[in-house]
Amino acid sequence: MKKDIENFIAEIDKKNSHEPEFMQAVREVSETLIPYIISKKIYHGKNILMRMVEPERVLMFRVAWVDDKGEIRVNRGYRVQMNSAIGPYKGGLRFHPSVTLSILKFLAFEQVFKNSLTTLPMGGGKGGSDFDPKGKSDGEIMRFCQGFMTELYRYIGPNTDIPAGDIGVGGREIGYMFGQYKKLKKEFTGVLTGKGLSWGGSLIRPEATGYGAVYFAENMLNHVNNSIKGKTVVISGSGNVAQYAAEKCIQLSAKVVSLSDSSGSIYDFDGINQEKLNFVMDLKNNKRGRIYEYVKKYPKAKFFKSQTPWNFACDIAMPCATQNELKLKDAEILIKNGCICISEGANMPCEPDAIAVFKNHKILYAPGKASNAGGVAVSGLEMAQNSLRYSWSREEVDSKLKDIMKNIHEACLTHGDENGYVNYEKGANIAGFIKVADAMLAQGVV
Ligand code: NDP
Ligand code: 2IT
Repeated sequence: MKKDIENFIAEIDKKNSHEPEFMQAVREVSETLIPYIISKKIYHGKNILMRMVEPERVLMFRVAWVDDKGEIRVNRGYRVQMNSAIGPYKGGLRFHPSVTLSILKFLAFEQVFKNSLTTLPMGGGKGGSDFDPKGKSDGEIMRFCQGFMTELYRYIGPNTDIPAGDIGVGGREIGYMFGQYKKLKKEFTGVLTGKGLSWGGSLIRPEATGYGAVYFAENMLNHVNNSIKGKTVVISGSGNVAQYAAEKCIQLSAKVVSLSDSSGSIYDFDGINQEKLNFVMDLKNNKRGRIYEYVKKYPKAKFFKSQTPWNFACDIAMPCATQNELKLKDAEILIKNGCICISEGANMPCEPDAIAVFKNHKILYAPGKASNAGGVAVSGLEMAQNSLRYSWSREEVDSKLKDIMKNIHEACLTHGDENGYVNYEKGANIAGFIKVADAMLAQGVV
């Protein structure tokens, strides 16, 4: 078995060795999936996994735009259309200077499994640019978004590929890209999700990823007769996912003691309540400020420059910033401090060595493709509402989100049980795989 896995990885590595994040994601999935595939005759001789790691299509393009000084700037745009076996490509766009093809391929690959887990008919894709939105004026953001969409619009559509937000892409950027798409195509259609409420967006979409990751944590804790109530929670990041993860923790009577950004982490022993969180939301979403400004407003809190929050004592840790932000030594510290549950809000935030520590200590660990699927799930609900030309209430969308997270949790139990310990990683990979693989088998070699 080990040999089969190593041979497969070696084969993929031949073509992709210069893409470390993509190879990391492929390895993680292969280690749990290959034994499953070997145990199921219907998948033999079909080369399914080999087909799944090769994107159906990769688009890469120039985005030229003019900054406020009148200078011409050039960035690289991408869309990775990974797999459309169960529905049109679906996944976010990331604008961050660290964006490479490797990062977008890992995200698109993970998205295929995640979208399958939601039970909604969505294939997997991801895109973005190495454009850095930090410090840019509104006009510069708009011109970049327009330039990006001027190329991307040819390849997407409500039945082909439906992008959304991710790091650096929120409501403002979706608005500018939607406007440009509409102008170029002369069509008002649900081609993007995460839209504003007055022009086709869904209630709860901004909250969905963070809320969903907390619902997932609550499902895991309930399964072992525990709950989030009264627990101390450490959250990294202070963007979309982190903000709403914090909000739901507060609503469920947990105590959130940290948030962070790339400048460092804040620690508030008294807990971040809704009023303090509202300050962070305004600081981040409107003023586009840095997290250290929190301690100026709330001087009892402390700021730790350039540090991640993993050495703050907690019961629950929620990495909600970026990939590989939680390393082996962080996992060891979390365990030493008594942490019992990790629910990933970000995509692949824990390094493989860190995950191994969580599993060896048999604590609750949920991979992002399961625990952060609430965001894309509500994107799927936004697409459904657009097709119906109708909007559901806040309560309706939230209750569907809760059901979806519960179903994902159950799918992980079905396929991840290891003599009483739930291996959520294995459960998510197998449950996500089955639907896509079966569709690929049915559709022939294409
Ligand atoms: P935002 O851009 O809203 O926020 C990102 C946050 O993470 C910011 O606080 C940012 O700090 C921090 N961050 C980003 N990159 C780094 C880095 N290299 N080092 C340290 N901190 C960093 O993005 P989201 O909240 O939307 O996304 C966060 C994570 O959640 C990502 O992994 C994304 O893929 C994942 N995700 C998002 C979904 C969504 O619906 N938005 C759905 C599912 C997963 P700073 O401002 O200083 O850069
Ligand atoms: O990683 C993700 O699932 C997202 N960034 C959300 C994708 C979406 O299409 O809503």
